[in-house]
Amino acid sequence: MSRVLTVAAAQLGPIQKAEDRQSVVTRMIALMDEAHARGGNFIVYPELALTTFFPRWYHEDRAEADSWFEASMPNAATAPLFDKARALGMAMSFGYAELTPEGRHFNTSILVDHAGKIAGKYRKVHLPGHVDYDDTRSHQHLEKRYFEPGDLGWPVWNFAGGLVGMAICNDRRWPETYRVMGLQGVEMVVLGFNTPSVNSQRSDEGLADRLFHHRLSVQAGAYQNSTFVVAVAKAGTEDGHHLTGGTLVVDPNGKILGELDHEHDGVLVVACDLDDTRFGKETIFDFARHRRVEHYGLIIERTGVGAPLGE
Ligand code: CDV
Repeated sequence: MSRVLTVAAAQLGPIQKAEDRQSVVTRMIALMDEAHARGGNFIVYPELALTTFFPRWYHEDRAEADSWFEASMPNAATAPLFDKARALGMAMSFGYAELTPEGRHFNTSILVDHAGKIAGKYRKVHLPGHVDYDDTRSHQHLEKRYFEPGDLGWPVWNFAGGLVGMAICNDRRWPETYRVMGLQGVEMVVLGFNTPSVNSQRSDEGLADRLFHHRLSVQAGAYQNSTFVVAVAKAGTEDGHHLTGGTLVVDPNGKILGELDHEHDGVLVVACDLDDTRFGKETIFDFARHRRVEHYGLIIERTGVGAPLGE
């Protein structure tokens, strides 16, 4: 028996600072129509899908940045997207900046089921960048200024016929992200990203290196946990700042099943048989048989590098 989840990785091209949510939602709906026409039943959009990648912009007054955040979900701007998903019976995941009723700020992604109900929420754990304006960098990356680290961990949900979990952008570079979900039997990890194509602290690390590290991280996470990974870019030049593309779907062997080779709005549709995760999970990565947790203590005891344990 096969359990096919046909995923549509819906890359967004650039969103300029002046572009409003309504126009972005119109673009997202067009991608959903295309995904549906091509047989997709689960559409995945990027990190902070509704706006430009605003953490590149410094607001001296932190409260000014609240205009980039959503105080409720769905809301007036996103209701048409939810309505469309419900009408098409399409499950979806997208990222947005979340402002809670208590005034907390998170970089968030949600899972929305085929009936338009929010079935899962994830808040980005690994926040890159810095808190204060840094004039030594070629551009700012102020996620640590605008968000607090996620407080929900990495749950995995029974969703759309499989075990599905979420991560967001920088999380994909950390093996812990995938392993925590791997230990819940995850079969598909979905994640969105906004990756500047130049390292702000190292100008010789450009697009080719950025795409290499992106693929390396996602392929390793997929293989080592025998799971599909769907990684969706916001791509192209936003107000003079270039973001990599590289939207891709990776299978449980770590192989790339498909990748978009452009930087505008577009959909990559891939039929994923979730039973393809079984072999790896039952053999080389059968965690119950092979993991040796008695030797993994440092992973949770230490955050940063400490003294070597050998003599
Ligand atoms: N949005 C991100 O988390 N971006 C980071 C960049 C700053 C390295 C990433 O890991 O792609």
